[in-house]
Amino acid sequence: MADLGAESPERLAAFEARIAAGEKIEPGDWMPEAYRHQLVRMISQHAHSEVVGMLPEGAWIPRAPSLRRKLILLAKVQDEAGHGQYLYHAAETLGVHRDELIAALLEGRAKYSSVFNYPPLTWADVGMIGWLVDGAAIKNQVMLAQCSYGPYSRAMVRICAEETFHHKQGKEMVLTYARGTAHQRAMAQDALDRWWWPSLMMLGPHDSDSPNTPQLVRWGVKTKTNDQVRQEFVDEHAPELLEVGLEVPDPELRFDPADGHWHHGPIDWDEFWAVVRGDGPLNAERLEARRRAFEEGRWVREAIAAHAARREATA
Ligand code: BYC
Repeated sequence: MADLGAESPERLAAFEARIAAGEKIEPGDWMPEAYRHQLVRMISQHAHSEVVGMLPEGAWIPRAPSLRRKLILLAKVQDEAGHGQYLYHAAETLGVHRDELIAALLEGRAKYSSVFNYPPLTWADVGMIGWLVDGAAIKNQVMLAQCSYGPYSRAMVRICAEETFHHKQGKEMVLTYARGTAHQRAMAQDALDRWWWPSLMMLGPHDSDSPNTPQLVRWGVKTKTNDQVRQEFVDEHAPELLEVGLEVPDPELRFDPADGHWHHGPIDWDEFWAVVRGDGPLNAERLEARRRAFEEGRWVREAIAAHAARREATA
């Protein structure tokens, strides 16, 4: 990376003034090392989440109940792979190579979203993931589309457009099953019982336990806190789930007309941190699947490199 000069109070002030004025920071611009570090941390975690996030739904592609559902799910899972690509590219604009990031994932040193360590046990889970997990992801990503770093913000605009389709297909599935036979309705309820809390946890710890939020908000990477985004998610999804006759698995969930918000009960943060540490139901299986895919794809990477080298030699 070009040496754009050392950090000084004047440089930092000029940088923060640009952010305050709503300007985007672009790859060649001066930025504090901590800003670059935060972005690499977040964007790589986000990219890994997209790629690992293909696994739960990908497992259901061969078992989709109709050709139409299979086509929709195939398109969705392929979209997630594309999101991983945009995000690895965005991270590379900050001077890291995707090989380093992928090595960190495969060696278990990198984080990815906790929610993908839970098992999708029935076909109804595929709908619930689309409605709730993509629903939570969109709330977070619409916020990140306003992010101060140009490449991340632009990747988010594209990703949000596609995630909106994912959210709609998930909602359409769950509504169909919730209004279907008694068996379908029971499957939808069972899926909700298992995915509600992991979806809330996905949006990160409470603000009081979120060490990164103050700096990210100060530098316009996040424009909302974890709790603000979670509140938006609950306000939209809780009434819609109840409306269709499903029961949200939270005895303390209530609407407060005084503040116009839905309030949820306590989140099991011990469970959340256990999953983040690597002790969730499927952490080991997810990493093993990524390692296997990396090895199985080795010959493709080698063939591409050999082809590129031959073209260069004959150019
Ligand atoms: N899981 O200070 P905090 C998708 C970590 S995929 C694991 O609040 P921050 C989809 C956090 O990294 C899109 N770890 O962090 C794909 C930090 O540790 P480090 C998923 C978590 O960054 C397929 C520590 O806890 N979306 O849509 O301010 C199918 C303290 O947290 C989690 C993204 O990846 C978690 N849930 O805020 C369907 C969004 N939460 O790094 C759908 C991008 C926190 O300091 N990421 N941690 O060691 C973000 O927006 C933010 O990183 C978070 C956390 C809101 C997640």
